[in-house]
Amino acid sequence: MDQLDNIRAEALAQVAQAQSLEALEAARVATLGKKGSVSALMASLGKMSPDERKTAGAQLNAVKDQVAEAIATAKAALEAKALEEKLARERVDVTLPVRPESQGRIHPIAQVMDEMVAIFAQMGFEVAEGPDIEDDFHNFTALNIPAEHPARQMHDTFYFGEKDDGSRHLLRTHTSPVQIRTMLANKPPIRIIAPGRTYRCDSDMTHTPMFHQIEGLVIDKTTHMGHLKGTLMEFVTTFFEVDEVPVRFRPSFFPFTEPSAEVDIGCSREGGELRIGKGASWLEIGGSGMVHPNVLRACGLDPDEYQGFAFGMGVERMAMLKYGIPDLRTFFDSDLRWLKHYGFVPLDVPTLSGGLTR
Ligand code: 2U9
Repeated sequence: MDQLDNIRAEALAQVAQAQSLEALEAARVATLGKKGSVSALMASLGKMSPDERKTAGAQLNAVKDQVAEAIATAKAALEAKALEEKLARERVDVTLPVRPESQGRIHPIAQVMDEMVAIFAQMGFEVAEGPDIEDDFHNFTALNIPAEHPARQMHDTFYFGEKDDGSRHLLRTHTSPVQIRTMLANKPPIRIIAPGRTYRCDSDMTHTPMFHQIEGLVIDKTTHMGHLKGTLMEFVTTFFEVDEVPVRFRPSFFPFTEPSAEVDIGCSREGGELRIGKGASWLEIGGSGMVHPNVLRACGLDPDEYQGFAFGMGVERMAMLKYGIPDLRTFFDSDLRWLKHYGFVPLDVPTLSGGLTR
């Protein structure tokens, strides 16, 4: 059947000539489409005798399959070619400089906490953590804070609702309960720092209801106040990055330490500018003392066998002193302009070897 051979040759030629997916689709329509050459021949089968139709039908179906296969093969080849071209066209040039993007900042509280932790870690302290929601025992009783102490009053501490047994949870007023929990769970020697959030019902120029503390605790058999002072001296010189920072203990009182001392560091205030280091003035940076025997006993330790020191510092205050931030309340205003000014570049993590401040 010459006509069939011609149609086949023509259809295959049409498919072979198609240089694009669009051209191939046109070739498909022209051959196998409803009004295509192969389909037209199919329609002529109706006019044939049954015998003729049988042979011609089989041949025609074979042509149809052949053309369909040629189209499928051509389609796959064209698609592969199109993909190759697309990949070549859209190749990423990794050597191009990145587009400038607005960068976030590390909040000074987080930065200063990291700096302080890095220094104490270098000295061999471990970081200890505990819950923000505490109970009366860990926050007050175990710390030798008597029932009538003002810190326990409703207006100084954030209390939760009363439970069936009359007790109430509270938001910890200091990180000291972390040290209580550590002492109850571990045998000395203990050498920990407890950084974290603390809460007090206080809000004015110099107080915010939530603030941050870092407290330290060392318990061993021969620990004494000289170790406390040495630890603090090492800390302040490293933290303020000043060669010599005088440290002075001023007698004080805390229920959980005996003796207790306020910690002052030397500074000068010439020309209205505060400079940490040797100078005529003193600046308070925290409190400290030897852990009270009652506190040791509450944690199951024999004060005749163990003794230790503790200290506490406010993180906001340390950040204000080191980075010249004048107003405490701005720490919690969430003002992005402030954060851009006082914040730190991400990934510029403070380390003792790489530098605490850059
Ligand atoms: C235990 C025993 C003793 C931690 C201490 C202070 C003194 C202190 C203040 C500094 C500034 C709190 O943020 S602040 O207002 N802290 O004066 N803290 S001694 O003493 C402890 C803690 C835990 C078991």
